[in-house]
Amino acid sequence: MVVLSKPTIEQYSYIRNCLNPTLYSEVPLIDLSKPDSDHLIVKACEDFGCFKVINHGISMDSIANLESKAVRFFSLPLSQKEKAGPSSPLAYGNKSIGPNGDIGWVEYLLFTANLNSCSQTFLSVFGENPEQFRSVFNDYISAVRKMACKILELMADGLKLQPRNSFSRLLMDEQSDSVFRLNHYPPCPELQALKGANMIGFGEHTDPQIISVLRSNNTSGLQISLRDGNWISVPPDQNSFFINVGDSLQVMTNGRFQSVRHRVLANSLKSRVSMIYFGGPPLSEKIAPLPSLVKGEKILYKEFTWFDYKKSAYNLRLADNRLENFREL
Ligand code: GA4
Repeated sequence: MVVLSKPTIEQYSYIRNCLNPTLYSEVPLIDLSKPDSDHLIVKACEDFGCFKVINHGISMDSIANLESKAVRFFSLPLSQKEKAGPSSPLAYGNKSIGPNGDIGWVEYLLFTANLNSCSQTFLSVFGENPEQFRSVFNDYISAVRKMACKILELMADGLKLQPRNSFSRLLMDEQSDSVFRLNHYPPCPELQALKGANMIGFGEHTDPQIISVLRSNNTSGLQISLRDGNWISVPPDQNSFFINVGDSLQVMTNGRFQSVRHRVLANSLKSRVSMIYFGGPPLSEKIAPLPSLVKGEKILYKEFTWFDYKKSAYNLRLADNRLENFREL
């Protein structure tokens, strides 16, 4: 574990050679109410490792309620935010990401996405009305998990995978190790002086879990890496959710789907708030390529438990390829 002194602005990473943001190719947009969405999801996961969804069934109220609680929390004095504590089931973090020295222009709250475990912690953080926060939180998490499961079932249909809950059952399991994250990227006015430079809010990485569901306010910043290695900006979109393939889904599909490398750049003028649900399996779950998706091809990954993966991941840096340790040689 690396112990850091408070970072100065010079220590953050800058990026100078971003593609012109007008040159982005579109991330696939999938209408979940359409009958061909199962095939489109599979195609998007093969080509991009991510896509956006509309007609997702999550009420704008549920999104706005949680987002306004997040904005309120992040506007509290630092000393109060720090009371949220440094570790599970709820952690407040500021600039430091993970245990190995990664830093970004971001503050965040990390929760276990377990609907029952958080009441005590909510009490300490959201002082005046913890019950109200808890109900807004539970509403949002249940709705997002339901949508994630629907997407995973459509994915199974598109892959002709039986049973169709082969992926979604892992999120529905009572022991599912899912995580929820609220990120706040404060504006960074110093950037204006550094002409053309962008500062890293959250460094490049792939998500470890099965699927991630991201919602952000109307501020740009998210970028994804295309298969050719070029980075493109994903414009903010108030009507859709952004869905990522995680490392575990890459393994279960034997590399047919690939987890998408993404990062967030800080904005010089506007705050960005994002809310991300990371749908993960139970810690004891064995993750391996599903036999019906291997079909005579070379098996690319060794079997491991989600616990093994996490143990290894927490010894690595954010940008590292966490699946390298589990590749079949
Ligand atoms: C990346 C995706 C999620 O935000 C997260 C992150 C986690 C953390 O912030 O504690 C990790 C990172 C993420 C992957 C490697 C390890 C763990 C920081 C880090 C350096 C909550 C997750 O599940 O994995």
